[in-house]
Amino acid sequence: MHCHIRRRSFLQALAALGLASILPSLAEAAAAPAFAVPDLGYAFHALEPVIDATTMQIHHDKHHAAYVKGLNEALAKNPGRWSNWTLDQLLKAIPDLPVSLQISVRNMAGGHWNHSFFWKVIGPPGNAKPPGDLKGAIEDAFGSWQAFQQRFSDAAMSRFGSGWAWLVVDKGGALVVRSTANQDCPVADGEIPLLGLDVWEHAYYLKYQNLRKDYVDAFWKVIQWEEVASRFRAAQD
Ligand code: MN3
Repeated sequence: MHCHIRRRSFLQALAALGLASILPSLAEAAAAPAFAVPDLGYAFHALEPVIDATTMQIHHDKHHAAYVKGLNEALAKNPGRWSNWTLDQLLKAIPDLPVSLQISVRNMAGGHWNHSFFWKVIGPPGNAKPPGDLKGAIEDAFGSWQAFQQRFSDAAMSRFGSGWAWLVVDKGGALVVRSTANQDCPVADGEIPLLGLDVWEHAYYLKYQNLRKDYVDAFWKVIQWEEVASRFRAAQD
């Protein structure tokens, strides 16, 4: 009863101040599910010596968390029919969103999607072999396994500044290697990512400093090929 009275007097006070109109947007923002940083699924040190524990911890707990926080704040400030959309829905509809939201979704939803994906396609070293069906499809698409590795490394190395290298299934169903700038996510272009490599300096600078090439070469040791292959199979349906 006490709470009820206090709530009523709070509402009356808002009305007296002419602020009653903010109530629906407050309710809408409160109803929207906030995005959350997923667990890594392994220890920070699990990718040693390829990716060091400190880099993993800062990358996951600080960088990824900042994208999630930025996305939640942008959505809370701009409630609308997109308030309950999934990450994929948001990314695929960037041009349809209000201008005030477009850059935040592109950067923050992109950053959240890309990192959530990255934690799954990397893992403890030692899973170096791609399953036969994926390996065959990659060899068909790129000529040979070595040609694919070269193409992917080139995409990672030639991305000037911050961004990502990708192996995707494009809109025509073809396996394609490409890169994106910043946190641009291939999902926004209607593509299905199978493998991605974060080439922002925050992903490697503590251990590799300016030697991006050494990081890109070492990356092959931590790829979880079963995860990549399961995404490849799902993309065939
Ligand atoms: Mn990153």
